[in-house]
Amino acid sequence: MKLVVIGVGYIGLPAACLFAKSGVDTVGISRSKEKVNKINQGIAPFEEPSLSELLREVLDSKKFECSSDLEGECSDADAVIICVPTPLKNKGMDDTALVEASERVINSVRKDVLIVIESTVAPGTTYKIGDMLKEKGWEAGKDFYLAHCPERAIPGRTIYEMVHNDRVIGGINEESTEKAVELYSKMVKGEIFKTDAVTAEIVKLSENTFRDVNIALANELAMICEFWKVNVYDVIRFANRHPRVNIHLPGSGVGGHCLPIDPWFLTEQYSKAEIIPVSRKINDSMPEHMVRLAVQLLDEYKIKLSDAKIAVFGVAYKKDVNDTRETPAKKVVELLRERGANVVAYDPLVKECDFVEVMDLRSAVEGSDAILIVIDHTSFKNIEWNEIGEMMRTRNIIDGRNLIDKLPNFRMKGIGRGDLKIKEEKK
Ligand code: SAJ
Repeated sequence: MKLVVIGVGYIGLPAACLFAKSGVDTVGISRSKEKVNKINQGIAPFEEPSLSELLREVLDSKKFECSSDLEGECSDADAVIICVPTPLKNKGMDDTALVEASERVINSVRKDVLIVIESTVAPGTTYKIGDMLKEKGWEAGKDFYLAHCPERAIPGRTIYEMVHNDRVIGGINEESTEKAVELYSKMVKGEIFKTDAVTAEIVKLSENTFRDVNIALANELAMICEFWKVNVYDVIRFANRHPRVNIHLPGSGVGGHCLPIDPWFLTEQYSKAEIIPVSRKINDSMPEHMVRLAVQLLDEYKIKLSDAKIAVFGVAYKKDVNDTRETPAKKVVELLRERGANVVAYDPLVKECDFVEVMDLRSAVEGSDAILIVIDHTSFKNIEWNEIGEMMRTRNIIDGRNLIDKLPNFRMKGIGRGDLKIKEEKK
């Protein structure tokens, strides 16, 4: 069988390679000729553990290639998976790329084709694409099959999770679900659950919304613990020893391409939602809280942000990845700049980004007045803080991720760290 995967980004490329590895003749499609050439030379356009090796393996075995000829490749495809971006627009889904890709696919495929949407979509989208196919005069379950099979893999473990996680597949009718399950069974080792398209869409969005709402609770607990001058990380650690409690971790903000977006897709058409938008608001306000803590700490020592050099540690959207999509660091940098601070950044995983200059460790901290730990990369644990302190103008740290405990020669504040008593630590 021939499979065509439209979109070779963070999800499309690993998925295409994994199908190819499981023996399916697979073609990945990208508009960008430069990207196509790179991929065909075995160069993955982004970093993901073991992706490069997998890509080279499937190119060598001739089971996979990349092309920009969407229409040509779709014309004799048995199955097409659509993995194009579905960004956020006005607290809802921007379906421009999805609709355009779907139109081009629909106009080029032959009868009997299976189309699967893997992109994360707002409820009802798969049926909408189904209607576009029906306008062609084609009958679902007879002339075409259409299903939603959301991805669930976490960046950094994509290859493993794509194969081993359980999957949920929902077709626009039972025949479509069956066809899609048949395809994914070739690659997925986890259990596959069959349902309808809207259920599958809501399942995917609920997963990330659960995480977002849970983190919002953790962030609110952080505020309560700052008020009571205790450590929220202790509170959560102890509470989670209860067999039915699993509170996530607070921090400087929620980023990435999923958690800040999917809750809005889920509530796009349901205007009565309450807890979901409030959670989004709480999580979106965490960069502001980070800056508020910095202002409070520096104020205590009569340092104005407008005179200060601030080093932001971590510009990726979360620990141990080099991806900066929707990173809370961007908001933190913007807010600090609004107050006149000179802001630089240190992130050993991100070479450059478009909102702040990323420097080596020494250049970033040299002459600085405060370090703001926005992201807690594991390598930060090896930092010799006392050596860093020697290079700083004034030794202030605002820890947004509970990376370090009390440091004797530093003045510190931290999200949810009401136990850090600034005044008493003053040197
Ligand atoms: N974060 C916290 N506190 C926590 C956990 C995370 O503040 O306790 C923050 C992170 O720092 C980051 C953001 O949340 O800024 C998102 O990180 P994440 O690790 O929760 O999720 P993603 O966006 O990397 O991947 C999620 C995953 N979803 C779930 O775990 C339910 C992944 O499995 C999905 O495939 C992915 O979204 C997606 O593509 O939807």
